Amino acid sequence: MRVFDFNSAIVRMPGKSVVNGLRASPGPVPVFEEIQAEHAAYVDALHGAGVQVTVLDALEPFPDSIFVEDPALVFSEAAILLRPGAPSRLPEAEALAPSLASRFPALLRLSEGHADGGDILMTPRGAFIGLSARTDAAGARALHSLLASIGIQSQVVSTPRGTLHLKSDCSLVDEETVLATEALPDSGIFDGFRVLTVPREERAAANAVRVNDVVLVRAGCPRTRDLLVNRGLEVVTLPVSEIGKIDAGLSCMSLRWLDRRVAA
Ligand code: CIR
Repeated sequence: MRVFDFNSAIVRMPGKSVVNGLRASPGPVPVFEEIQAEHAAYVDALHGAGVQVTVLDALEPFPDSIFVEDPALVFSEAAILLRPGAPSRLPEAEALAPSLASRFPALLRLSEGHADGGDILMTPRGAFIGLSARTDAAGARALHSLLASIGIQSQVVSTPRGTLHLKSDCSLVDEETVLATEALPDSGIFDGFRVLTVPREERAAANAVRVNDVVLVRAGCPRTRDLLVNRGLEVVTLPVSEIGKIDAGLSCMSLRWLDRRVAA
């Protein structure tokens, strides 16, 4: 099984409050109906890639709760409730607990520090845990131990300055290839991987998602699309300009895993 072989995903509907999601700098407020449309297209694309999608109800008190990737990590063996680093997002983890408890063989909890799922990149060589403004050293250490307890090796790395999450700047697109911004290759963390560097003007496209045989990529980034197609990958482009206004991308809108109880 490849680390991007999935048959199941969880997403959460955006609430109207999503337009007030956290953002690093001020700018135009996203349009709620357009976020809904981006979210709907994303769910369709997951279905199209062969994934069964559970859609959770919106949580109005938590504007960023549509970004389910950050409060949890999911694997065939277990789900891990994290402790998101932004105080307004911390309760999102417990809000996910009932949905995860009923779907996973075990539900583990990070008990110290802070870690956001957006900082965890899974690869065939284990997980990278990116230290960032959201994931601190205590959280990374505790997560390293939890991952080890379910047989997953991990390595703590730095996230480039000014980047929200590690995966804002990189994605695994096949078993030996990473798509990354130019901020990352020189760091050495991807030594041994082939690195496709996104052009500077398409920086946001580094947050792609490999799902089974398809790579979901931000629309409007033709040079990144070409890089992937030339590597022989099947690409589906999706609009994310509205959620991009609140610093989000494609990976953050779902939790994806291989549920061995329904695997063929
Ligand atoms: C936040 O700042 O937490 C949200 N507005 C965006 C989260 C994006 N998450 C992700 O890329 N994993």
